[in-house]
Amino acid sequence: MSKPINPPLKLETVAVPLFHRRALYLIVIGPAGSGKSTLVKSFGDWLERNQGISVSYVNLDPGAEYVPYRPDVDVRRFVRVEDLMRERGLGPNGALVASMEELLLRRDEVLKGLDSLNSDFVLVDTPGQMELFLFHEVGPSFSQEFARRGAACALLLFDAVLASRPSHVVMLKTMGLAAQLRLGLPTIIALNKSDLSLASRASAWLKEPERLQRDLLDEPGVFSDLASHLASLLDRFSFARRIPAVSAIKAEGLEAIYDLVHEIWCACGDLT
Ligand SMILES: Nc1nc2c(ncn2[C@@H]2O[C@H](COP(=O)(O)OP(=O)(O)OP(=O)(O)O)[C@@H](O)[C@H]2O)c(=O)[nH]1
Ligand SMILES: [Mg+2]
Repeated sequence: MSKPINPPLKLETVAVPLFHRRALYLIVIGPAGSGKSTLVKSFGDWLERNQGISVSYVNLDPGAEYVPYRPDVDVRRFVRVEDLMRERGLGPNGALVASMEELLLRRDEVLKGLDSLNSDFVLVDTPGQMELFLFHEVGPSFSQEFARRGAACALLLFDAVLASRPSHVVMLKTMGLAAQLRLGLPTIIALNKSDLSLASRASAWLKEPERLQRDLLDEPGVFSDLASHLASLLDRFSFARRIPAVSAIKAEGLEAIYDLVHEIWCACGDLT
């Protein structure tokens, strides 16, 4: 299936066709336990309280036992991982894959719920297993459906624990670009759990690209030169030129996410 891919860098070319659209869909993806569901809740509260923006919540995680927000659209009404395990005698991984198949089959039923939403911002929570959402057809398929209904972009959320070395930061940027290409959506990146002390070095690398470059070249290993060049290249071709450090649990740094989303879609004028 051919998917429309937004060209990188030229922000105006993605913003202009969306002038008439109303809701903005932010699809939060990220590795298991990175804080996606917590962020969806705290960012939604922040948008409503600080920006006066009405927010709806979509849960696309059929394996979630609990989500901290009240979903307006919830895939668990249609498919649940635990039911598939029981009914089909599958293990957790097999049931997860089967749940993606089921989700794709029932996509239109799930999306019907979106048509009755009347909010400015729709926050979409996704399955813990990022690779399933991203590399199964379900991710691009739902993403393009969101983009058909409004302005859509993805937020790739990483746990600070994944950025303990400079080259890890480059790896995260690479993942952001991979998500952007795969989903066909502008993709921003945020580093979560900045309240943890282990996040302080990563936060500094994110704030100061020169420091990241310096530490990359000092990092032992044959790939540091590659990582250094890759970092410069990614900064040119990715929407995620700034990566804010946030704390979903403390609701800190959320304005930086809002600013990035706003920068991507500011031309549509629908966000405030
Ligand atoms: N310290 C800290 N912990 C956080 C933060 N955000 C989330 N957590 C914790 O991280 C754990 C996972 O959070 P979730 O929001 O469930 O993460 P998730 O990405 O939705 O998890 P899955 O859907 O299972 O992949 C929970 O124990 C949260 O309390 C944060 O900003 N700081
Ligand atoms: Mg979750």
